Amino acid sequence: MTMKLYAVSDGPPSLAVRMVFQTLNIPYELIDVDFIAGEHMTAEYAKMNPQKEIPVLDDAGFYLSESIAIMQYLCDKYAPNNPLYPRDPAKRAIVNHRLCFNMAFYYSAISAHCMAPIFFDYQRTDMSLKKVNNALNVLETYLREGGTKYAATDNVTIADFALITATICLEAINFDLSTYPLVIKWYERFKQENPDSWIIANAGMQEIAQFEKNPPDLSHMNHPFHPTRKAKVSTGV
Ligand SMILES: N[C@@H](CCC(=O)N[C@@H](CS)C(=O)NCC(=O)O)C(=O)O
Repeated sequence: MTMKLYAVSDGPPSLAVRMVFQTLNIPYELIDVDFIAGEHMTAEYAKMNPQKEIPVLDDAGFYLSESIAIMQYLCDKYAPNNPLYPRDPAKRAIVNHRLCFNMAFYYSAISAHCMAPIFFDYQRTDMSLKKVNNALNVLETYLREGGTKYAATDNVTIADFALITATICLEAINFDLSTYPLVIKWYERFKQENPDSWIIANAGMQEIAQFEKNPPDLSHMNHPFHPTRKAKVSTGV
């Protein structure tokens, strides 16, 4: 049975997972989730992913969300010896570290600064900008101190897929990266040396850039994060 990937065409986590499918040449059915229409907000979708987030993998009824878990699953199941997710414990540990760094520190800062203002009408603030610069500084440090061609090893790994697709959000809003020369070098090298993966990332980046110019109106969606929706505050009593 062909695996299905529920993905959104401009979502960095979805794009990173698609790069794994493509790089490992794994057949799959891509199901485009319409974020603007709120297709991921339904009770039906929540059965696959109670977080109501995209992407979700459906491997014959085995549902898996969280892009990192999906990428690791695909590599472990279909290409256990591929350098995309190295087996050597020390190398794998660095890949895992970079994946955690991306989710908890790098993409979280980028998403709050780039994506939330586009999709949920929040303001870009000094604080959100400082967090992005802080994250870029740390990535610059990892690239300098690691001394590897890519973010974790001298090969492209799933950590690069996560970090590159986060970085497209910065390019989409014309963020000035000039004070981060190693980030630029790594980002440009990825584009040059991985043209098929870059086609996937670039298409998403172009969509984000369009939304940056013309933000969508999501007020119809009754989304929990929309500014018009009142927060339910629990007092704990
Ligand atoms: N930690 C999740 C994050 C996924 C995520 O943020 N997806 C966004 C789309 S890019 C989403 O589904 N957001 C749901 C929403 O804002 O309604 C992962 O890595 O898969």
